Order: sequence, then C-alpha cells, then structure tokens
Amino acid sequence: MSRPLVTAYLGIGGNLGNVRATFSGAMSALKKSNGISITGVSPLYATPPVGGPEAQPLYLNAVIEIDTRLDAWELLTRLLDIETEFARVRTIRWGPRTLDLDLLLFGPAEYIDDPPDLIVPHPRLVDRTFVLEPLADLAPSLIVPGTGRSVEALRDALPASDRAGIRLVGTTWT
Ligand code: A4P
Ligand code: MG
Repeated sequence: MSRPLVTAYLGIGGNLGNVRATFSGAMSALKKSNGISITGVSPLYATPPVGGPEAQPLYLNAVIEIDTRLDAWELLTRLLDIETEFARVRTIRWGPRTLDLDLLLFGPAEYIDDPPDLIVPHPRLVDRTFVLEPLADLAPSLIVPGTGRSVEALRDALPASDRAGIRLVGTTWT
C-alpha cells in the first residue's frame, strides 16, 4: 500500500560562496528526488545572521513547499545528503555555511523522534523572522503544530526590529 501524501515545508539558507547558484543546485536535486514534488517556492530574502560569530555575511533565505510520500526520517536524510553534496562543512554551530536545509514542518502533527536528531516543527522556527516571513508568503493561515497559532500570527508577534532587518531580494530565484 502506498504511503499517504504529506505536505511539508523546508527552510533553505546560506551565506558562503555563490549562494544563488547553490540554491538552484539544491532545488534541482530536490526536483530529481524520488517521492518529492515541489508545490511552492517563497520569495528570496536577504537576512542578518542570527547567532554564530560576529561579522558573518548576510544570509539568503527562502522556504520551499513540497508534497512527499517519504517519511520524516527519509526526508531529513535526503536533505542532509543534499547539504553534503553542496559541500556544507559543519564547523561552528550557527556559523557561516554554503547550504542549510531544515525540515520546518511535516504535515499537521508534532513529530519528535529521537531528539535532537529529528524534531518537527523545527525547534527554533517560531523565533525566526528569516523562516516565518517566507513561510507566511506561502502558508499564512497554517497552524503551527504545538503552538495553536498561525504562521502569520507568529510572524506578527516577532519584534518589529527583526522584520525591519530583512530585505526582499526577488520573487523568482529558482
Ligand atoms: N535536526 C533535528 N531536527 C531537525 C529538523 N527539523 N531539520 C538535526 C533539520 N535538522 C534537524 O543541524 C544539526 C542536526 O539537527 C542535524 O544533523 C539533524 O539531525 P545542522 O544543520 O547540522 O546544524 P546547524 O544548522 O548548524 O544548527 P542548527 O541548530 O540546526 O541551526 P539552525 O537552527 O538550522 O540555524 N541566520 C540567518 N539569517 N539565516 C539562517 O538561515 N541559520 C542558522 C542555523 C543560524 N542563523 C541564521 C540561519
Ligand atoms: Mg540546520
């Protein structure tokens, strides 16, 4: 019997190297992945780095909506493989990186399995303008499991200074 189709949201970020070229390579890799269909892509934003060392370059961030028949572990493994393919080297936590692909949401439920290796919704999703702003472009009314609040309400609750710091780069980038 085939698996149910689940809608999931992926965060994509990077601030090292030719980030736009890396993003388009990562999108091609996602499109080619068995069991994943891309159903929506947010605009691209330039965002000030959150955490990590001083004087990092700005990040580019966006959110990708997919339909998938993979389970959450298979999907996360696929994302980590794509990060590796694009030469992500894990050194400093929250440090600069060529590519970060996070599993933000996986269907309507909380999915916490074997923490810290797989936690969905992504544990820092609700604090981050660089995630909530592009996610609100795709799914403003979606209720984030475990919060009882919509993406738009969570975004609007963030400090105005956080939102003022991010800049729309373009609506088509793939
Ligand atoms: N992991 C568990 N749950 C998940 C999930 N839902 N999605 C585990 C992705 N990974 C998940 O992640 C460490 C481990 O988390 C993975 O091996 C996986 O098993 P990582 O990507 O190796 O480490 P990281 O990204 O350095 O740390 P972390 O804590 O995931 O950082 P975040 O929260 O991803 O933040 N500022 C701006 N402006 N834009 C950014 O994109 N990104 C970060 C990274 C920091 N500051 C940023 C940005
Ligand atoms: Mg990450």
